[in-house]
Amino acid sequence: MNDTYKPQELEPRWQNTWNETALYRQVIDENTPKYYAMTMLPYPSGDLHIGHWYAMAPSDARARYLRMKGYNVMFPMGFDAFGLPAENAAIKQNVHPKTWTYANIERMRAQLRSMGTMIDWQREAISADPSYYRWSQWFFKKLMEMGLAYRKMSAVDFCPHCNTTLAREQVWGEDRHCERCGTPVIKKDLEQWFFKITDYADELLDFSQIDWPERVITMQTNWIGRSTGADVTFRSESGEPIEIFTTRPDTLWGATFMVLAPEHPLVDQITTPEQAEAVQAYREQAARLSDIDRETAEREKTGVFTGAYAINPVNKARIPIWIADYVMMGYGSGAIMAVPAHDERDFEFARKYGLEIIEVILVPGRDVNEPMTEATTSKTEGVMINSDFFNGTPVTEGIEKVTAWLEEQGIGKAAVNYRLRDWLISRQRYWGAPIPVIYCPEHGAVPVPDDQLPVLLPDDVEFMPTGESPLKFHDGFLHTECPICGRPSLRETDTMDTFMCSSWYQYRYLSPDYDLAPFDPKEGEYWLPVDQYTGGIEHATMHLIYTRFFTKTMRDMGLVNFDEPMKALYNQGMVLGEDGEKMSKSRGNVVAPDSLVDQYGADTVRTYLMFFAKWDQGGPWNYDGIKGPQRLLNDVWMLANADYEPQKVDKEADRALQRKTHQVVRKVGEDMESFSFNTAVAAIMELRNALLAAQRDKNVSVAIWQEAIEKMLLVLAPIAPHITEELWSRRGKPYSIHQQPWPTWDEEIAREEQVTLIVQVNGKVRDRIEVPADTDDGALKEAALASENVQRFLDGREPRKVIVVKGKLVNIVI
Ligand code: ANZ
Repeated sequence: MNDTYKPQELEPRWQNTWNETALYRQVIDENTPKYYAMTMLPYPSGDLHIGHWYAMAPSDARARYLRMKGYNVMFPMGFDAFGLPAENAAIKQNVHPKTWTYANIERMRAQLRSMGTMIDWQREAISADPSYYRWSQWFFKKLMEMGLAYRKMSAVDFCPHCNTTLAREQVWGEDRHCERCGTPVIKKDLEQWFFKITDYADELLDFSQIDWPERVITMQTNWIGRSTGADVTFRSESGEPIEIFTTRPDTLWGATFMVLAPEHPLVDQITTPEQAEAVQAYREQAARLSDIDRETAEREKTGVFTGAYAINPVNKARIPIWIADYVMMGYGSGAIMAVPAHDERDFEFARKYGLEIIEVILVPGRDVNEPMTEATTSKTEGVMINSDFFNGTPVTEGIEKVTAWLEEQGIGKAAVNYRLRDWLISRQRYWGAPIPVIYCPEHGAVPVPDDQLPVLLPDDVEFMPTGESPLKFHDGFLHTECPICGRPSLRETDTMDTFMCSSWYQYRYLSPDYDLAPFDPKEGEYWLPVDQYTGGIEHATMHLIYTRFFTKTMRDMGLVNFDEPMKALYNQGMVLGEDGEKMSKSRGNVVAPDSLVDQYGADTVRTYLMFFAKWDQGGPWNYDGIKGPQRLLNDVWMLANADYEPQKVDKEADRALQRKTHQVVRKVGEDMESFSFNTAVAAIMELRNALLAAQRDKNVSVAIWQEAIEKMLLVLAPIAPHITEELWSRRGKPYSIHQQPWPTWDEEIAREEQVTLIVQVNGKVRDRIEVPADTDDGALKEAALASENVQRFLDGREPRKVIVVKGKLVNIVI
């Protein structure tokens, strides 16, 4: 049988066989250790792009490898199916979000099959299925019961011209104008639902139980942003208390003015009539900016004097009170004491508006008689000055000492603050899970009883681009009765943030049809938690913090008995266009996997994706580069189909091929463990080369040849599952190659043969060193020069000449 390799024929054939024989059905087996491998699920945008392939093919290969290593591996897939693009398609193309979404899912599922993955499709979970979002709603209710879901007024973007709220994506440009009419948007308060993720802030900062990339841990740590310091009470001249949070209580004597956030509730009370107009104008201008803009350090600081003064509680200094948009209402108390000498933003502000600067920390090398050109911000060097009886205290002790003193005086106390905000989950959108709440005039916000879940999303809604949830205009949905008293009541018409749906999908995979709980506890007992999660770095904060939060609440609900959802995490890089830029339609550098599969077959595309770059780095696509993996698979095809007959068996050649085989088995195994797919493919290429040489020289025995071929197929199986299955079966081996144990290798056989290297100095033997037989000249020279005896003769001099006789001798001429 020496026909040509036709992936287009054999790949779908094997996919069908795998399907018919339920090869990838993953069921509990108490006698086998489990391994839960999970790859981030896609959003059903329409087409599986090369980035999806890059995320999934290598993680599939690794799951297959672990299966061969004897684990009972679960490798599921699903769709994060709610969200904005579906609704925008509805508005623009007049197609129902549901139709659009499910058509895309169908298409992408077929594309995923064409990749030849070991996904168990019976475990598929789709977040837009009522059987799924029923449990998203159930979780919402649980969080409500636990006091972890609450409602409060919160700002949304609002277009005063269109008279509607806008989603974040509908606000454009630096002036933040409405996408449709160009009017600058304003902030408007709406009642919205929040999850109290801040209750878990400290626990979320503890990464001790997980093996996650440092980079993700740093990003999460910064996102949560824990700061320690003190809350201190200042008072306005008229006696109103003004709370501030500071990380530097040791600089209190240098506070020369105060700044309130423009939205601070005290602003109206304290502003003097003369300043009222300027203050009002400034507040309106600030309301148009996003928080991100306001916090940007580079933006020039602006502000307005309120006309009022405060008293600094430590030295009774009378200091002006300003408002400025660099102070955020949502952090600390929304008010600060400004210490221009030691805070960069305050320094810039003081310089711009001519406010006083008093230095209270003297850093080494500074002359207090020189004017300051920038704030000195060190927390590790310097001593306190101009601070009464604290003068001379080193900064390293100042914070603690001043805080203790503040507590004694009753002016302040130690405090912790977080950047992390509670999670706003209300969306004024249709295509999401309805928030399961009914508003009764008598009983307020009442959760929908369990037996009425799911609150179904009606199909017959109008998609008007109003910015408000279309559900608000659906009378049948909107009007209902109070579950407690039966009075006419209104349903909540907002839907949930889709990050809510994706926070717990790893649990739904366990039993997507289970209808007694979010997941079947029997399945959970065996499979949980996820052993290995893989996905892009773009989810480092939101999704990966939300799912950790969710698991901690599920633990507190008694649903799981662990603290972290995913024990290990690995981030793959990105495939770029051939021009090295991010792929985009407008650049015309998009690589479409479907046509590649038509041309080369899925196995070649998979192999190339694993070969062209280190997985965590990624890099530019290269149409020429794919020829290497294509040649590899063609060679493997030819070698495995060849009738091999030796002419004259050479013992050395036999040993060499066997050694290579065992080395490659070892290497590919190690590389699979460590996600080093590119070096794994390279190792298989080396084995292919050795086989090509043996075929040409016909100098190895049949047994060694067979072992090399079979082990090559086995180690290639996770990477290129179809061709290896075909060749395995053609050799009359039992179905399936993917159920075979990972091949063994022998340390002894894999060891490079050692030879004794003779080291001479000026022609006299001075040392003997054991080295592997295949050590190259450069390495032999290095080994010789490193010899202690040689070093003694050299005595720090450079050798004049080094002569290497391969595998035998090195002569150093001095
Ligand atoms: C006085 C001071 C002196 C400060 C000094 C710093 C250095 P992190 O580390 O991010 O927690 N701050 C407090 N609340 C704020 C708000 N709502 N908007 C903007 N800035 C606010 O930063 C805490 C510091 O940021 C606080 O410490 C306060 O300025 C400012 F030499 O107080 B500091």
